[in-house]
Amino acid sequence: MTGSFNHMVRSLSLTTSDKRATITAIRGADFHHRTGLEDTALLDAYLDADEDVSGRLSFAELESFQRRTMQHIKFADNAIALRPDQFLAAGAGDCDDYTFYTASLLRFWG
Ligand SMILES: [Ca+2]
Repeated sequence: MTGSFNHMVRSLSLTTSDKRATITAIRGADFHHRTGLEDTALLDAYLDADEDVSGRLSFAELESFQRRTMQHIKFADNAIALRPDQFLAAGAGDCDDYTFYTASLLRFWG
């Protein structure tokens, strides 16, 4: 017998053996409800931050997320604060954009 089991989220009428799908359904729905954002690339970036797929974000995972962000997104001054999805799509931004992107990550993970 394998160690797989089903995850059930009654409020979303979801039953799956895929833990990431369960996390996506729960966190994605809550994040969309709170922010209005429903961008697939953004949700994937935030889901990938949970490197051990524990369903929680550790400080080490947050640090790793920040390191990857600094490696993949270029610094560029701009006059406005970009929404996290805009920042990710642009691949560039300044301090307030990094801040909103990270604050949004923390909102995603509760
Ligand atoms: Ca984790």
